[in-house]
Amino acid sequence: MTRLILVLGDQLSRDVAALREAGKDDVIVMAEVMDEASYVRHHPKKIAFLFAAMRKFAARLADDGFRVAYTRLDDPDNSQKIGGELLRRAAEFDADEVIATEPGEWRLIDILTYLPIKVHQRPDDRFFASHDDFDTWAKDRKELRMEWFYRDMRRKTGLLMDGDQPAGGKWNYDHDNRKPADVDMFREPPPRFAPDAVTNEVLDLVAARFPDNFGDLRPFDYATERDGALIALQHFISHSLDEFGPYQDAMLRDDPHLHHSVLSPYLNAGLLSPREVCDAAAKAHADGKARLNSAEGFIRQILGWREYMRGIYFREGPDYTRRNALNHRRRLPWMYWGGETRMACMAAAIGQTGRLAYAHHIQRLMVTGNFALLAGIDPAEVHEWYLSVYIDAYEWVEAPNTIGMSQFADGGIVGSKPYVSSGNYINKMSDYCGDCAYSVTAKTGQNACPFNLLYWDFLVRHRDRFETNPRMSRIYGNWDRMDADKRRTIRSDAAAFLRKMSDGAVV
Ligand code: FAD
Ligand code: DLZ
Ligand code: SF4
Repeated sequence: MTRLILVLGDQLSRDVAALREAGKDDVIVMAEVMDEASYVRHHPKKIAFLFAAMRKFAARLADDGFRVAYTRLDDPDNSQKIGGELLRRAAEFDADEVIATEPGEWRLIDILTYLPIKVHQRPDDRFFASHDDFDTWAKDRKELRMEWFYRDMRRKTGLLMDGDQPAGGKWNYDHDNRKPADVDMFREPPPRFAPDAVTNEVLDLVAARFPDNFGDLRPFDYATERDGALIALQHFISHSLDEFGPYQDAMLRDDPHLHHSVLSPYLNAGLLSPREVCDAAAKAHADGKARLNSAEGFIRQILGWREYMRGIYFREGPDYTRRNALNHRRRLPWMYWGGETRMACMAAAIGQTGRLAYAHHIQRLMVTGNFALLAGIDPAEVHEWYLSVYIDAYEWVEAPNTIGMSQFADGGIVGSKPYVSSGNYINKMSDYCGDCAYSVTAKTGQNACPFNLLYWDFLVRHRDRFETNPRMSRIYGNWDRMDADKRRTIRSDAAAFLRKMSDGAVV
């Protein structure tokens, strides 16, 4: 009997587990379906990126002699569901079993598990750590801190190791990083890839079928094949890695990428492997082309954070995205979907998100995430936003970043304290505040930076939970020493701001 081999849109690697088993008699099933293209209102660039990459990947497989059954979104027989397409292809090719690689989302794992045909879900081994590896590491630990996991991964992989010691004697060089960037500093932007005929056809399809999704479809200049992704990797290694570390937390209004790699879309869709990206960074350091604090900082994002986030997602289970430890209930304000805002930092981060389907980590964490947390937005809505608007967003990596790291909605599994800051941090790390309608130095009043007001309001609202945290007690001491009138004003100004925002006024 024929077997079906399922390849999902974010499994575009030649050595993904299910494909490794494929023989020339099997049928590889790939499908553009509305169910996947609409479980959230994805950014149009994300849909176009995946559909173009899927079509090109399928064409390569066919060129190599595989039997490929590819469904386009507009095919008349398309059932518009992954499960539906598997059943349709099983009937068409008289197949009675499916080999799949475990999807990166519980929703789809469930769909495959309960399909009325035998589906073997192979572990997705495109990661450094398997589920078992992570669970073994996590078992019996009181706190699952990324830093300890990362050290184990360094030892396991040998990346940036001198024998059993970390290269340069330290595991983490973050204290050399955290520099703000100068506006006139020369930085090489990521390479741009002009759409070819296949991509242009997909762009027309996405424009016609998803006209109302948030974000600009064109210009579209992401790579959609492995060759292009490799060029993007080499470009980053040659031009940006060396300065990645010092400036990784910096933000500039007119430079959406700074020294960031913009490799997450390619890594997450399978066009690049995490191993080859980390090896390239380690080699650049060994060849004297990248300083250690940059190579280490970059490798930590992939070997540490990316693997750790995946471990948390699968360990915590399907209810993780519904967690709301701080009981935040406010609706996500319209500004997140491109509505007007007077806050220059929010306008910059959301504006480039709409244009590029990209914002770098500190913009996601310390601007849009910070604001949502301070304002008490429902984390489920925040999660849906992050899953929708970024070209690299898949639940296994987005949810622990949003629910855990950014919104503290998991009650402190990912972070030992909430990532919150007043306007001062944003001012230090960016050039946003100079152009803002609010004043970053004003602590109260109509003109006060909303981050200043909401920062204290958040801390006071959640005092019971956070004041016993040793890393936060000093902050509560500062609040207590503040003049009582000033404290009252901050809280009433914060309440007025939140009321105004919830009433739909431009803030
Ligand atoms: P670089 O800064 O160049 O970093 C290199 C690589 O490290 C990235 O490509 C990425 O693969 C990895 N990486 C860095 N930070 C993280 C992290 N915290 N978790 C996992 N991997 C990391 N990343 C996603 O890939 N998909 C998401 O949906 C996603 N959602 C996020 C939501 C929030 C609220 C936050 C705070 C972060 C989120 N991140 C997500 C992590 C991070 O912001 C992006 O990986 C990064 O901005 C991608 O841009 P880059 O490739 O230029 O990264
Ligand atoms: C994100 C996405 C989109 C937009 N469309 C498709 C699709 O049409 N077909 C497909 O196989 N995969 C798509 N994907 C990726 C899946 O949603 C992804 O595999 C799961 O969310 C698991 O990570
Ligand atoms: Fe953002 Fe406040 Fe600075 Fe305005 S003043 S850009 S709101 S941090």
